[in-house]
Formats: sequence, C-alpha cells, structure tokens
Amino acid sequence: EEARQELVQHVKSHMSEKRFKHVLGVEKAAMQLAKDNGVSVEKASIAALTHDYAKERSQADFFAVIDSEGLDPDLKEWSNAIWHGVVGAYLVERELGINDTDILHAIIVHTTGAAEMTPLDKVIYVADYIEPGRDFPGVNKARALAKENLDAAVAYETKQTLAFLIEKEARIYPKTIETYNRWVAQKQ
Ligand code: DGI
Ligand code: FE
Ligand code: FE
Ligand code: FE
Repeated sequence: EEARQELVQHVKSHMSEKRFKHVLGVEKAAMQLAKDNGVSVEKASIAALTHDYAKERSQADFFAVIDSEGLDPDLKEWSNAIWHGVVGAYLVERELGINDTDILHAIIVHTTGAAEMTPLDKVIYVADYIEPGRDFPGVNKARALAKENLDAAVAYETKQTLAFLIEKEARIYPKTIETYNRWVAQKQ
C-alpha cells in the first residue's frame, strides 16, 4: 500500500541498512503474531516499522524531547537503550505524524515491557525479540513459545533479558523489574 511505502522510505532514511533490515523483520514477525492473536495487523505493521525509528538519534535530541514534553527528568540518567523507545515515541509522533495512542504506547514499552501490556504491546515486544534476523541462544525457544502462547513468550523474553543484563552488570530500568514481577515472578 502507498502509505506503507512512504513510511518505509522515511524510516529507512533514518537508520543503517542493518537496522532497517531488522525493522522489516520485526514487521514480518509482528504481522504474523497480530494475525494469530486477533490484533490489528495494520497497527502491528506501523508500530513495527517505527519502533526503532529514534535508535540512531543523539543524546541532545532525546534531552530536548524530555524537556519539551515534560518527561521525568530522571530519564536523563539512562541511555539510548531506554530513550529510543520511551522518548523516541514522541519523535515518531512529531516527525512521522503517527498519533495512534495504541501504536505510540507499543513503541514506548517495546524495550522494557510493562506491568500493563495490551495485546499490541506484547506483539511488538515479542516480534522485536524473535524476528527472522535474530540469532542468539534461546531465540528458537522464544519463537516456538510465541507460536503457541504470546504471554509465555513475553515471560520467557523478560526473564532472558533480565538475566542477560544482570550477567553484564547493567543497570536495570525500574520498569524492566515491574515487567519481570508481573509476567515472570511467582508469589512465594
Ligand atoms: O532496539 P533493539 O536492539 O532492536 O531491541 P530493544 O529495544 O529491545 O533493546 C535494546 C537494548 O536494551 C537491549 O540490548 C537490552 C537493553 N535493555 C532492555 N532493558 C534494559 C536494557 N538495558 C538496560 N541498561 N536496562 C534495562 O532495564
Ligand atoms: Fe525524517
Ligand atoms: Fe528497540
Ligand atoms: Fe528493535
């Protein structure tokens, strides 16, 4: 479709060839997961195409958005890994003219997940992890889980990501822990 082609070209112009390939892979995975889970395939396509739109932007660009949108100043203590979704969604809205709050929310939570996730949020969160270009230990297990149960895939991805971050002694964004507590941890 014409609108999609225009969006694809705009997104492509803002990133490396490698990242653009990843974005197209996420779109493919997201459209399938959307279809399987009764989620809007069109929203899944748009959210997937734009989820990493801001990944190659400068710290100054993110700080300007944090200030102008009145976002939590503590965000400045984090890094691109957190900013490109949480803050990047505002750049998607401004620069790509995407106003759909379901899509923008899926972009905001695509890296960390959230305690409250809509089916579209889950589709993008999981598609980002299992897209065809991903190759890491556990990706095939994640793909198999995603085929049978989206929530199980959310839980697996969350646990693996947290374990990976802890292994390299990275700082854990509080929302990542909230995601773990909601989707992985058992009350005991
Ligand atoms: O943008 P992508 O590489 O496609 O994927 P992503 O947005 O899911 O993740 C980007 C990176 O963010 C990935 O290496 C894991 C990392 N990340 C996720 N949660 C946290 C985090 N990094 C830190 N420091 N803290 C987190 O809580
Ligand atoms: Fe642009
Ligand atoms: Fe991302
Ligand atoms: Fe991504």
